[in-house]
Amino acid sequence: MGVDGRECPELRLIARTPGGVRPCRRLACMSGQSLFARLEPLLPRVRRPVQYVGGEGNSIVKPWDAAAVRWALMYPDAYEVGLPNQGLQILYEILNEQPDVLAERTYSVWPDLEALLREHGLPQFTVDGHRPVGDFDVLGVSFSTELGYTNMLTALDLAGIPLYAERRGESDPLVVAGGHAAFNPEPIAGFVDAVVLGDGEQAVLGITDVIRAWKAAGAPGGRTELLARLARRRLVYVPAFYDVAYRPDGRIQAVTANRDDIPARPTKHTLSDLDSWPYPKAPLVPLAETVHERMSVEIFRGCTRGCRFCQAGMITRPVRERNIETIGAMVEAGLRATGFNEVGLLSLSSADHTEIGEIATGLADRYDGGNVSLSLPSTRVDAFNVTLANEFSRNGRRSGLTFAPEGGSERLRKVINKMVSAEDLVRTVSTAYAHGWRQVKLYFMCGLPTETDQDVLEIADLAREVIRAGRRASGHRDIRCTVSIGGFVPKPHTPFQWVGQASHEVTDARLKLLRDTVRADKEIARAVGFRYHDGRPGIIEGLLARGDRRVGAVIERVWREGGRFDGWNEHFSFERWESACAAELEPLGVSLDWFTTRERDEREVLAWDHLDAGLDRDWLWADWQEALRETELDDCRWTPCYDCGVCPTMGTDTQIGPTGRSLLPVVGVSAGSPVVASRVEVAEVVESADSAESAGAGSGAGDGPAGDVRLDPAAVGSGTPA
Ligand code: B12
Ligand code: SF4
Repeated sequence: MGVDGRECPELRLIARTPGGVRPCRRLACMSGQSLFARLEPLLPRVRRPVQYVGGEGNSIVKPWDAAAVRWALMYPDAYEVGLPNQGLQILYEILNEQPDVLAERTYSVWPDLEALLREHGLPQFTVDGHRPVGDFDVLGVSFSTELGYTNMLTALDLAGIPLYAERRGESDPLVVAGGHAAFNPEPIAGFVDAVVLGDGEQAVLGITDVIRAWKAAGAPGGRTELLARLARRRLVYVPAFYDVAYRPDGRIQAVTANRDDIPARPTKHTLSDLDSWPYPKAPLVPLAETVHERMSVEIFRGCTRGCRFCQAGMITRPVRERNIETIGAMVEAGLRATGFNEVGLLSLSSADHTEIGEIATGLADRYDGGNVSLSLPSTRVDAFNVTLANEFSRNGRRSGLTFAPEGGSERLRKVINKMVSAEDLVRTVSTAYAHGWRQVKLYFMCGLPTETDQDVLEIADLAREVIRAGRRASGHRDIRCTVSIGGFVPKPHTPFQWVGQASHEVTDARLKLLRDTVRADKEIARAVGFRYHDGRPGIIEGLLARGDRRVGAVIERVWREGGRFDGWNEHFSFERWESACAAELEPLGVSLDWFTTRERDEREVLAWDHLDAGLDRDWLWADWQEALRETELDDCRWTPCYDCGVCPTMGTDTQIGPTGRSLLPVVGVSAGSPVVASRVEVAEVVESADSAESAGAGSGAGDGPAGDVRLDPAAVGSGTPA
């Protein structure tokens, strides 16, 4: 834990080489002091220095000494990917709203700055206050993908925090993982102190309360007692409190709690009333270029369409919609707070919101003639979505429409439960092309369970049909269809968690066959763009997704051998992972193949079975069997419950409209010309929607953040690094 305002009592060790140690030069510095004066001279020597200076619109720097609990929040990827991350922005704002809590952000530094930090003995720092990450009470790391694990090790090492939780001392931060990949944190179990499963809004506040009370009481019992308190309150999963036993054949025998005061199965957190948590109210406005430069509003969480490959859909059940009024208020408040001119309506399947038509028309009317454009991430294949897209593009560009049939053949789409027929697709794209769209993008996966070459070749047939239909409907020949294909990776807590992953050789051979077939077809060769990645990164993602604690040594070895930014093609090295697997796994009688391409049977204990995502294991297995029988399953939003287990286990229920209400009228901002408002004004817009909501329909706000404290405007980031 950070030391409050006193001299650093111990030598914080900063590694000159990864994993090596040497004493930090800032031995006499005060905890929480800004390192900016020492960092600044290094910045002209690195690529895109602006990513390290902080001071973004709506960023916050609070006084260090006034905080009882301090969080460093990390997205373990480059700033340009990490900054727009909604999950982290939400937690940042919720934590900073508490008067005695401080939260700052940190992202992965690129290898050029990593080398300079090591050379100059500077640690991993936050971009808000440029404070050493090692000084904070908690380092919260968000994993939306497993390929960020090596980047976490770089950050720990640069921060002077021991890589392994068991070697950390009382002055080290608690390292807490969250995000979708953390639903099987076993490969990183040794590196993290605790894991939050599921929604983080209430969890971070609960963790903060426990830490605050424990610190105030003089930190009784040290780290272990703190972790035990967090585990007993069902806030986190603490891997060190669970032992794993293996069978002689390498499979897991059992995972058992080694204390009797903690749950045998830690459970996920589920926010039950999204309207009470309208975050982020004031999204960050980056100074440097990022992957998404728009304001995103999450219109619902969870998805019950039941696509069998989709971990996100399974682990975020049940569906919880935000109502149309809150969405309207959030869009308005967010635009005022940021000055963005694009709004993305975010969710796992945005067109499924029960009032999406009204939302689309309402927003399009509200901003008609101005410079605010609207977008949906990707859409289901049906003609209604083209109508939606037409509404959304009233003010913007008609760049292209994206649909995701995922499987090439109808048979395969039944296996994965993606209920789309070729006729649906052709009808939908015909409507799109007839409405003036010229570019359609289709997403597919390769390597799906039971897939054959023929299934993949049918992607070419679909593309041909789409081009023909487009030419017919539009009367033009110059239309395009882009086929984008990703390798399928089986994920925990899905019906496909037992399947053998297709080897990268199989995936690559099928994709080559498909590419050659499209190229050889003169009718469509020029009209079809073909995008795919080679299958090898998918195999490593598969290892990390379904690995167990033995995979931790592989991650460490890869990192020591230079593994960084594994999600980036130019940095990823399959050979490095392959050789680390050979060195670390094979002596234990397991291997890369064993973890990835091997099919598991029903009785095998899976590395994540002791973690409760709410889904009934028997239901998942039954659904896997239904997949093999090519049987589809409807969406439980509109049919009777299928007993997946989530609602009774989590004490939640599907929350959907329609509410019959409308978007709140806009007050005080001229349509299409958003102005940057202060954080307090924004809170007022959202809160006025909240009160309209509770006055109108009595939907309780009792679930809301404790105290919902407004910020002191003086504490809001001024744009100058502290
Ligand atoms: C916008 C988006 C993107 C954007 C922006 C990503 C970003 N930096 O945020 C872009 C286009 C760049 C992108 C890229 C990718 N994405 Co994406 N993306 C999404 C999308 C549509 C929204 C994410 C989001 O904002 N969710 C809402 C927020 C509130 O949820 P959240 O982030 O999970 O956070 C909550 C909790 O998880 C928790 N939490 C999160 N972190 C932490 C940390 C701590 C300490 C705690 C306590 C709690 C906590 O608290 C938060 C609030 O409740 C999701 C789908 C979806 N609707 O979730 C896919 C999704 C996250 N992406 C996905 C994937 C696969 C990718 C890519 C790997 C794709 C690729 N092959 O390149 C890359 C990875 C990029 C990277 N390095 O991270 C998958 C993840 C799948 C999985 N884990 O099984 C998803 C779920 C889509 C899907 N259905 O497949 N993505
Ligand atoms: S428990 Fe029933 S209603 Fe709830 S998500 Fe599962 S199938 Fe749907």
